[in-house]
Amino acid sequence: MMNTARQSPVAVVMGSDSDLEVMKSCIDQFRAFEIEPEVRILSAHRTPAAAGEFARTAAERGVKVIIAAAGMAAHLAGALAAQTTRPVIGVPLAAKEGPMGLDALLSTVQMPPGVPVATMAIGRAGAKNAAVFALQILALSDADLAAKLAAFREAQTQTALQKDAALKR
Ligand code: RP5
Repeated sequence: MMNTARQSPVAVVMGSDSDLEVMKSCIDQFRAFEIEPEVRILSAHRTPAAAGEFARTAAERGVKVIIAAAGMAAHLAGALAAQTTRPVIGVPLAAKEGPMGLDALLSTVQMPPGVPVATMAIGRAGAKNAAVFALQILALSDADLAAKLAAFREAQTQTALQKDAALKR
């Protein structure tokens, strides 16, 4: 069946619907900046042809940054990066069983020279940071977004300072 995703500057791809719960923090972070990402479930192993087609056509759809999340032998980010020159941000995920995401971390980060994947932390923190990092890339050519990111950082700083002040009371 054709996926009729709306055009978006960012795509969030994950290897399985079981990854969606963790990747929701990535999608929500984009929504907080009023960006609706193209979201797909594609697998380097289960749907390699569709994954390749997605990556090869991403630029012509207007996608500027791709986020790819997977667990276990997490080849998705690398497989997409091999088919596009758009920056690919990888999010390694912990599977229900196994070495707590270290398998996916190494699979995602250990790309051969010339085909990089910007690899984030394992799990929810990495999922959120993938969105923030993508927003930072988009902000290089979007002054409004750059201002929103500056405000986001300032709010984060104030929250941390308030926690420090609360401890002193
Ligand atoms: C990976 O295998 C997926 O990204 C997921 O993290 C893991 C398990 O997939 P399911 O068996 O839950 O579909 O390819």
